[in-house]
Amino acid sequence: METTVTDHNRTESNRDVDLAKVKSEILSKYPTKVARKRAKQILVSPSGKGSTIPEIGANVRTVPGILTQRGCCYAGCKGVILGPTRDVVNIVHGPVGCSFYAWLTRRNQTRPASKDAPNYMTYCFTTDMQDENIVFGGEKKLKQAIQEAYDIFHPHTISVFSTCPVGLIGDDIHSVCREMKETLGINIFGFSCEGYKGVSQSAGHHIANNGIFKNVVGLDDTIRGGEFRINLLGEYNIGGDAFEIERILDDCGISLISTFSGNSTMEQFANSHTADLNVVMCHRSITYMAEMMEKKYGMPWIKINFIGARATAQSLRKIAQYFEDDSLTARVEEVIARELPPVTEAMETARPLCEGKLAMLFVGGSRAHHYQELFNELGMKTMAAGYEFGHRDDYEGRQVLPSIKVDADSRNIEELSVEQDPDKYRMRKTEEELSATGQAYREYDGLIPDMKPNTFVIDDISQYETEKIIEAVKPDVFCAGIKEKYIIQKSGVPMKQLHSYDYGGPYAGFKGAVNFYREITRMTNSKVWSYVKAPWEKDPELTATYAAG
Ligand code: CFM
Repeated sequence: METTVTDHNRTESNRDVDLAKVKSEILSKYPTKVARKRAKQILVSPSGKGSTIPEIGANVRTVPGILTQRGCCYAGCKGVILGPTRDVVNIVHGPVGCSFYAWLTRRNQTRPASKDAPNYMTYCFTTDMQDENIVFGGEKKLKQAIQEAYDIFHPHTISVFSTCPVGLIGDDIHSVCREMKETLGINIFGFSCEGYKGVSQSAGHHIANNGIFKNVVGLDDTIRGGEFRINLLGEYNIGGDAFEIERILDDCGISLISTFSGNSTMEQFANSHTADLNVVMCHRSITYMAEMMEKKYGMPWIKINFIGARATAQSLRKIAQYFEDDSLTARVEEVIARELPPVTEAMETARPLCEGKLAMLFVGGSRAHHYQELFNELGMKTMAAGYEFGHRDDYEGRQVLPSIKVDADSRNIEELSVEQDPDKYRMRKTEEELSATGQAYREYDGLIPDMKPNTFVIDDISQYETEKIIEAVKPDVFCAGIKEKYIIQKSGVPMKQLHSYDYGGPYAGFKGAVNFYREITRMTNSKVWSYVKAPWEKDPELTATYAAG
């Protein structure tokens, strides 16, 4: 049957849907044990601010057979944290596919300081393991690869990433790295980030943080920049976000010593311990670094967020508040006063077209929270949100940290024991001085307190759950990643990728907010979705139920 304008499946969004009922319908299709586990990971939000925060099941293994959004440990280490750093040759020890698919080409934009400054991000380095290396070992091949990369590029730093087979056959990448470091006289170190480690890419973040902290941070003590010197942690320059944030910080007279790791260099990491404050954007991926730097070097950290115009202004004020300097405060206010009017104008144009619409966000470990700022600015309600791999503290807030049970999967990931550096430790402000600034340090309240009543918070959502919730709520826009994109679009719902931005962006900062308003207005007001008829609506659907288990 032909699809016509009147015969469309894009019905009105449904904000009054009974989510508890949707949840029990979803769970009723699972075997008992799976249902019990998923019940802990699917929460219907309590009544907003002030109510007790429920405990969520998070950072636990995905049930085999459930189609998860998650990635692997190697992806978190090589792709996410080290991917955006341009002056290091990142060699993937493993089969060629692991390297190719973590190459990330367009995702990691970068701006070398000059034409001659090193930028290896356009290259894809791999040892291209073959059967022979799996059987007889791949260390020799790795050594050759390091030598070859050195001969061609003469980098000052080379890092090596283990993929699954490396861990299985037991190649010792660290001894190869040590040996080659000695031979070549440059910095060479490895990451044991085999894909199967931990339960998600989150394990890879931790391993990456440990590796950079041990091998790079603290190597260069030169004091650079102006009076107000910070590191930006957990900003990865997706869609050019870091460029916009750098522009704003620069205008405010705040010196960015290092970003972990959007638009970054190893040279900046080496120097990062000289800054006076760490500001943490993505709490999930990089707080390890903030905590280790505070212990060893004495610089405190605050949580900030540059997604959303108001959040950006607030974050700038938080930085100024730390430094307690009138001229900085005045300059920050000047920048905000100059930047906000065009953003507010764009917001006011977009709002009548977006107000009241529903969004759903299922992204890694921080964006499902941060992006709610932009949807709030548009007057849209987030009906469901969740992370692929967030931990309980990302959902419930850091106060739950002492009560999180450490399971076998987390115990597998090395926890560095860090102590004050006898020479380089410098307490930037005492506890009294910090509290005199009038704001909280080392704190993050998590996603759940910001959820509105009658909304879903779901950890590690499955494909099946995604489809059921879309059916029940009919959101006006769904934000997730490339793996989800086309199935969601086939349901007649516009889909925005929030990992890669679908070739759009930047969305951070002030100019980014304007881009996002435009994009969401366009997507949620397009008629095209009402013409979509999913293939499974035309053809008979196969149904099945799980065997008892
Ligand atoms: Fe942090 Fe990220 Fe995210 Fe993340 Fe990621 Fe990412 Fe993400 Mo994709 S570090 S948790 S592992 S903000 S790659 S830049 S978009 S899932 S929400």
